[in-house]
Amino acid sequence: MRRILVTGGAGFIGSNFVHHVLAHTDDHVTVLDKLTYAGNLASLEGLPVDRLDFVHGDIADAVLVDDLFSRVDAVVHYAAESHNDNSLHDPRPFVDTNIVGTYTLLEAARKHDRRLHHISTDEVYGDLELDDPARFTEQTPYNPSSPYSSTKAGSDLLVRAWVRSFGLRATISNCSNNYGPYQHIEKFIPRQITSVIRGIRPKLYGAGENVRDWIHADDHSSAVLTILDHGVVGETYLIGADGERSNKDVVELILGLMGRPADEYEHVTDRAGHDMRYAIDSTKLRTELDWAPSFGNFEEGLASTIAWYRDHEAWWAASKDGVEAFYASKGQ
Ligand code: NAD
Ligand code: TDX
Repeated sequence: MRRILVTGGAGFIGSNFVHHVLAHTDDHVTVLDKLTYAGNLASLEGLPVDRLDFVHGDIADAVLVDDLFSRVDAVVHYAAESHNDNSLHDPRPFVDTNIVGTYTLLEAARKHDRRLHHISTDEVYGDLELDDPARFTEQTPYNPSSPYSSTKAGSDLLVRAWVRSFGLRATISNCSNNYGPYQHIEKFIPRQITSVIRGIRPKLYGAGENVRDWIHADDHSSAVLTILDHGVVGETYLIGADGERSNKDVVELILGLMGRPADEYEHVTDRAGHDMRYAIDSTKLRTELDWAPSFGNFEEGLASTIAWYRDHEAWWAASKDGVEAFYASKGQ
């Protein structure tokens, strides 16, 4: 039985990965999570207790991390401060967790010679114009825009340096925008779904023309497991599911699926430095590691995500007023 340490496993994508691993392998999982505002133990409820341990702690705690690394075979590193809007408000936790935290994990992986997979984002590549036929590839130069994406870029570069300088057995993946169950309602899709449930109009930043390349979190998880099992050490893999949509299209789709008029939304103050378009070319992962997404249809994936938020109001209800008050204070 392989023992995997999953950092950030009480967050959105990390918890989806824990569910995925426990359903599809015999592996044992230890979750290390600080339970910031974004972590939620309820996201791990119902999983087999004999194959899952939870450790409450900080990835920047070198003593704790050293002990945990001595007891596992592999590490999948999701823990991060993940929200662009928060990084514009207070960048400091992004530096502490995304950079110093990742450094702390790399030093422990080096000491204990552990296989490590680092989770990153397509935002490290900056953005594309709407009319540019290009998509990001593993060769695209780094050009991050926000405090969030610059700290993720910094963490990627640390991983690359530890591979080259110390022979660390690490891989990196850069994924596009995820949607699905357990996503914090500060993020675009669950914010709008929970607003419609509460009778609040969805809020589009600026004109709403910005394009994101959507992938279901379960497809992200299957890709990460594929890379952990078959990826070549030192390599970077881009993960995406050809899901480009403008924000305006997504809001109109949500309203339609929830039985509301398609124009029942508001335009609000745009995000500072707002990236225009992200688009992933995942050819390398598909051809070299034979991975393919299962959620081929975005409308169906969105409909099941809407159903999940309707059915799990207890999971998100307590945070809704605070999230909306934070946005309202910024005119968003
Ligand atoms: P999230 O904010 O939902 O979850 C982050 C988790 O990390 C939370 O459980 C939080 O408590 C934990 N955490 C934060 N700081 C910590 C620390 N110092 N020590 C231990 N735990 C800590 O984020 P997410 O959307 O699930 O993103 C997970 C990872 O995937 C991040 O690395 C992010 O950059 C990356 N990513 C996200 C997306 C996306 O669309 N959300 C896309 C590509 C990549
Ligand atoms: O209310 C909103 N209205 C709106 O128009 C919110 C919250 C967002 N938006 C826009 C901003 C973006 O163009 O929707 C788009 C998506 O916004 P977010 O959900 O904040 O995601 P994004 O900034 O694209 O970053 C996400 O994908 C890459 C994740 O939060 C990152 O962690 C990941 O790295």
